[in-house]
Amino acid sequence: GSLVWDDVVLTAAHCQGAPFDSGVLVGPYILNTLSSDAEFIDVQRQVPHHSYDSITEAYDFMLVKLENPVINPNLMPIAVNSLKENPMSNDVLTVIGFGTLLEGSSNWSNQLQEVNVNYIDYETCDSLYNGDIVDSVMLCAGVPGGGKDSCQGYSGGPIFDQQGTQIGVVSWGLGLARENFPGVYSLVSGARVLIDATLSHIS
Ligand code: 4AZ
Repeated sequence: GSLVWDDVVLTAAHCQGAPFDSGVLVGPYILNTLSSDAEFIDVQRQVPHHSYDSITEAYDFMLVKLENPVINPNLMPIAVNSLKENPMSNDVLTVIGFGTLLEGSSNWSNQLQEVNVNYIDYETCDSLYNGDIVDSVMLCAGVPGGGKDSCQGYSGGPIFDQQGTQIGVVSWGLGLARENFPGVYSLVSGARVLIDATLSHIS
């Protein structure tokens, strides 16, 4: 997930449950490691988007309310896209996360990974995925020929533009880094009103 308020994390609804039961480690660069610049905070509650559909994965968003706000001033919330406009085709987006580095691998990287991928317009992506891309709530990103992608374990994490504004949440994809099967992300602008309303209610 990504910190979007001093006591709220934005993640994916499909991550709901056990991963958040014990709490959230904010700011680590090494998986499960409480370094001096990271904080461990208990979770108060998980609020999945009320329109989340586990069949289509539409509205794959969840807000996680922390028991306490982050204290370390270096742990600043990410800006979340507040515009209706989406990226332009081929715009460079950056996705980060912890997880595997190859499809089918069970080796998890303990080091935070980062990769640049290109925004793919809705029509192109929807035809690659045979109509499974839900317009206005999903976005796709990948590179020609495949080889760069968010991987298993990255779910719920942020994809952001070159200004550092979060555009999407890691959601799903067919395989990992396959040619013509880009990563699919929940499109933050498609849920911005509810995210704002929920934020003002719980934060
Ligand atoms: C996953 O299983 C996962 N490339 C994350 C990202 C993508 C697919 C699966 C998209 O966490």
